[in-house]
Amino acid sequence: MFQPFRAYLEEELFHRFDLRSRPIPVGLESNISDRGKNQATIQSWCYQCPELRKIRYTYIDAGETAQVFNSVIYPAHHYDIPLLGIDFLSFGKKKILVVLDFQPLFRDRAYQEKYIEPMRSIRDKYNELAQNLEMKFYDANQYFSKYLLFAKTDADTVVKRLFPAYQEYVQLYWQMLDRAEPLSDREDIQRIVKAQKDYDQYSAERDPAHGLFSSYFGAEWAEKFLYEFLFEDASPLAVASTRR
Ligand code: BLA
Repeated sequence: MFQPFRAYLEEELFHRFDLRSRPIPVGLESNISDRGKNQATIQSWCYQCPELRKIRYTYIDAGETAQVFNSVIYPAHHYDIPLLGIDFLSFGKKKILVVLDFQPLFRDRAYQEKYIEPMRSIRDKYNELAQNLEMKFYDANQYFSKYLLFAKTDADTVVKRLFPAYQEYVQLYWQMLDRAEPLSDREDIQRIVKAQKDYDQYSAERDPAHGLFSSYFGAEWAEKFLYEFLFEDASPLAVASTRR
C-alpha cells in the first residue's frame, strides 16, 4: 500500500543528495517472521549525506495484515530545522493511520514562525488528513507541530490525497533545508546535538511499535531494533523501568 511512498522518497534522495550508506547493525537490516501463513518481513535502509546525518526508512510487509512505512530524516547537527517524520500504517486494510510532520526541535515563537508556519498552506489544502485525533502514546506538544497530518483514513484517500500531500511536504522540506543557514557556533551546534538526542530518547520510550515488533520478531529483537537502529542515540537504561 505504501510502496509508492517509499519509491518516491528514494528517488528524491538519490537525485538530490550525494548519499552514502550508513551502516545498520548486523541482523537489524531485515527480518522475517515465520508464523505460518501470516508471514511478515521488515526491511530498513539508512543513508547519510553532508546535509542530512541520518536518513532511515523501514517497510513492514505482512500482506493484508499489515503494511507500514516509517521514516525519520535527521538533518546535520549544524542545521536547526525540524526532523521529517513519516509513519503510515495499514492493518487489515480497514484500519489505516497516517502521520506526517516536520518534527520541531524547539517550541519558541521564532522557531514556529520560521519552520512550522510555512507548512500551513499545504496543511490547509488537506483538511481531511488533519483530523486533530487524540494522541495516546505521545504528547502532541512535544516533537509534533500544529500542522501535522494525522488521520484515520481509507485506501482511496491514501492514493488520491495522501500521496500528493506527501509530495508537497517532502518538497517543502527540501526547500527548507536548501535555505537553512548553517550554524557555526559550537554552543549552537551542541544545542542541536542535545535536542536530536532528546528526540531519540523520547521516541524510543514512547514508541507504540514496540509491541508490533515484539509480536513479529520477539522482544529481544524489538529492543535492539529500537535502541540500536531506530533511535540509536537513546539510552535503553533510562527506560528499563517504564516498559514492562
Ligand atoms: C502510532 N506508530 C503508531 C502505532 C504504531 C506505529 C504501531 C500505533 C497504531 C495504533 O494506534 O494502533 C508504528 N512506529 C511504528 C513503526 C515504527 C515506529 C512501525 O517508529 C518504526 C519502524 N511515529 C513515528 C514518526 C512519527 C510518528 C516518525 O515513528 C511522526 C510522524 C507518529 N505514530 C505517530 C503518532 C501515532 C503513531 C502520532 C499515534 C500515537 C498516539 O496515539 O499517541
